[in-house]
Amino acid sequence: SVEASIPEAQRAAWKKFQPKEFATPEEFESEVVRHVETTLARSMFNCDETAAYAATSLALRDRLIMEWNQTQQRHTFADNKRIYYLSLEFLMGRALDNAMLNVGKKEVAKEGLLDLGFRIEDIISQEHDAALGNGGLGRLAACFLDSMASLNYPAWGYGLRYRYGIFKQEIVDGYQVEVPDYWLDFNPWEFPRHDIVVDIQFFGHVRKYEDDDGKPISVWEGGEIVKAVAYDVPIPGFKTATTNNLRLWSSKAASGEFDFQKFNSGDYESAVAETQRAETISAVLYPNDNLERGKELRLKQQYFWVAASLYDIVRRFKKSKRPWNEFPDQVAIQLNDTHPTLAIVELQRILIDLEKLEWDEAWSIVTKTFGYTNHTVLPEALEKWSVPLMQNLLPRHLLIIYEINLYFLQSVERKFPKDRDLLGRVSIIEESQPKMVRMAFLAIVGSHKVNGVAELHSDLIKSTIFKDFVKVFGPDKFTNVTNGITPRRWLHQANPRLSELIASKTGGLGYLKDLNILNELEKYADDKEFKKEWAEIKYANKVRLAKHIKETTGVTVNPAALFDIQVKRIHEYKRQQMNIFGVIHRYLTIKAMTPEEKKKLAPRVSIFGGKAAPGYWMAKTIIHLINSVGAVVNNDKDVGDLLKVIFVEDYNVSKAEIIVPASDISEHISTAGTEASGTSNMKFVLNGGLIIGTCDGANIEITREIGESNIFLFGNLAEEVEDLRHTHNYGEHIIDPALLQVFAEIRKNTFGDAESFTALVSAIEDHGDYYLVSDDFNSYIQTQALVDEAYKNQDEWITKTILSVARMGFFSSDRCINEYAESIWNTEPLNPEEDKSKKL
Ligand code: F58
Repeated sequence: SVEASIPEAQRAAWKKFQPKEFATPEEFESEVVRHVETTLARSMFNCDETAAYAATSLALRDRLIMEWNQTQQRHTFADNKRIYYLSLEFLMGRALDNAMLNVGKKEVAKEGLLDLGFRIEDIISQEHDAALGNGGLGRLAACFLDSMASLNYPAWGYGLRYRYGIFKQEIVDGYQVEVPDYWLDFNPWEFPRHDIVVDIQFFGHVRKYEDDDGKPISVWEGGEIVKAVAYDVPIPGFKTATTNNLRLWSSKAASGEFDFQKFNSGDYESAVAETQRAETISAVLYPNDNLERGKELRLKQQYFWVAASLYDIVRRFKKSKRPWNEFPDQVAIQLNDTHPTLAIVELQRILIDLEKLEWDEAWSIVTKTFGYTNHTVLPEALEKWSVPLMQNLLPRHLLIIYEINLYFLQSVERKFPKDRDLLGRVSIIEESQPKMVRMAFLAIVGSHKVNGVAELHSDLIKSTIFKDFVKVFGPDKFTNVTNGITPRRWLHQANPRLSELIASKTGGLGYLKDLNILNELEKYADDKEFKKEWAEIKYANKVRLAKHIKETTGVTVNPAALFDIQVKRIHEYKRQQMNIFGVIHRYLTIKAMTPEEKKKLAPRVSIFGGKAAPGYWMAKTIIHLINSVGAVVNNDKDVGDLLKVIFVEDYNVSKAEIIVPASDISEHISTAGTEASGTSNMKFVLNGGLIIGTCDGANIEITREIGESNIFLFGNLAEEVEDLRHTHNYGEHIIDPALLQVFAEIRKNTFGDAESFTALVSAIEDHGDYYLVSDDFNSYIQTQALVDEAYKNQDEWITKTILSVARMGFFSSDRCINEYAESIWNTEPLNPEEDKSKKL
């Protein structure tokens, strides 16, 4: 046991000083006051909300650290297989509220803070989001960390500690402006580990020679060294003693602070240049969503992070003194997309160059260790690195990649001797000018399992981009793990009143650990009292959002109106343009209505939010159009409350926690076959909102779970897309008259200078309408009309939302993690003894 690790003589002393339990608000207060006065060196008379946030976090953190240390000790002693989740993005959001809820101390903290003169909501909102991610992929990693800790899996996340997370979005005159997000001024949730530093090599050359036995040896020499410093972030599980670790690497110059010689000779600038260059590696998160641009610094980031993480993982394994062939029994590494694919090459390098294993033995260890998750079929998002670039930065790795490819192609040739074309199609090296390394192919070849993130998506990768690999490896290598979300943050934390109501009917908070318990709500779907409370909570959440909208945009919206929300990264394939065209269509319809007709229409608020990649001009144009339409519609007296158009600035995790619980309907309307899964669709339904969507990603499985009558599906199917695109380009491209009317209105300068929006319109009219807006528009507006009708019958609407919530159990990220553990990682949870004493 853990206790046995402490020498007998000291055991009593260690036991005496266990972490403060915060059994009473007073105990909590005393710790807050102590931190204000000592750690922050401020007097209680001078304690504002910022300081109160800092002290509250520090007090809670003290408790967390003890559990974290104990968890790590427990895992070391048990020496079970560990899961390592490698992700270039972790979109964590705020930590304080989550930590309080997970350790079950929110009530105590609330009372304690009130005694000290603060409202807990004000304190929570002081925290800066940890925004180390772009969108779905990064947030999925964060939900997975929460689930792995809550389910007691010994798991570590590995990522980069960007100094600048995703930029802050400001809207100026209707345009997106990017502002740097410097978030590290004060971050109580990270622990610098100045003793855990790894040297990372770049550039240089490979020297080859034969050793005394005539065995060929390769040595990677020269080049430069950058230091990776570890920063640890505790990840508390919900109502368990497990607190896992997220380790983020920060880059630092290897040669001390700066060059004193240069400094003394007056060359100040170049004295610090090297330091700055080294620190650039972890300086900034690339802000592209579903686009890869092949920049050298990005490749540097990837190798830096992968090499540091593997060094750490291998060091931990070596402590156990096991033989190398047991590595895959002790270590499972999951690659979150292809960004960490170099880890495959790096482990092979460590095993053959440094540990002197034979190639085949090493390769067998490597492939058993890795699993690869694909998140997209969009060709522009598939990573490729130019061979010359890689040759320069990572010469030894490129040679190993060539060797991996050689052995792989030889095996393909043996299996399919007459298929020369196949060899070219599956080669890890693309024979282009310059040659490119196809990272997804490398990830497939170097892993034992490849998974997509929703059923349709997992089928699509097998029949399109990875088709040939199914032929080569057989279908069993490819699997599906449908995404999920953590109900702790996305229900309990974001929607506390709904969570409380559910708990009161299902026998407590146990449903947050077994989301299928939500099923018990089915019996309340027609319960008058219950429905009344349910509706009141939705209304209160809408009031909360309306308040936020008023404060940030100045626009008054009616909380009784239908809130129609689309919040996600702005991308043509996600089709925010179709939504705003639909809004214009609605506006024109309202303008043409008689007063009687107007009376029958359900008032609507169309809410948009999301960032455009700074270099994605079309996405920025969509934002501009939304804001321009809002400026006209929101000030049109003929329209009044019937339609408002809102763009919520700087959509992020903490804003999502306010927005998601306030939706009546949300939009998940990507061109069929383009959205791998989507996860906000799950969040909205779990919070009692209905959705309008295409047959794409996880929408399909959501429909299967909640029932066809509880979702508004529309549009063409994935299998129809190819033909439609072909028709646009080579046949007759007919555009729906309603859409043409919208375009005509834009051309009349109704929403400002039409020139600004030419590209949006002409993408559809003149450039083949790749995302099929014209094909789906009619079905979209008709389905929106069905939404209007359905919303008028509030009684039925509420029943639909209750039934939907009751059937959402499947979409817990706990279910995902258990599936990964069973079918990919081959691991089991490690239950801490302490769990038994912690009752739900
Ligand atoms: C998203 N991908 C998918 N990529 O688009 C979404 O359907 C899915 O639900 C989610 O992953 C989780 O599986 C995504 O967010 C990125 O943002 C990458 C960032 C780095 C460059 C390439 C895209």
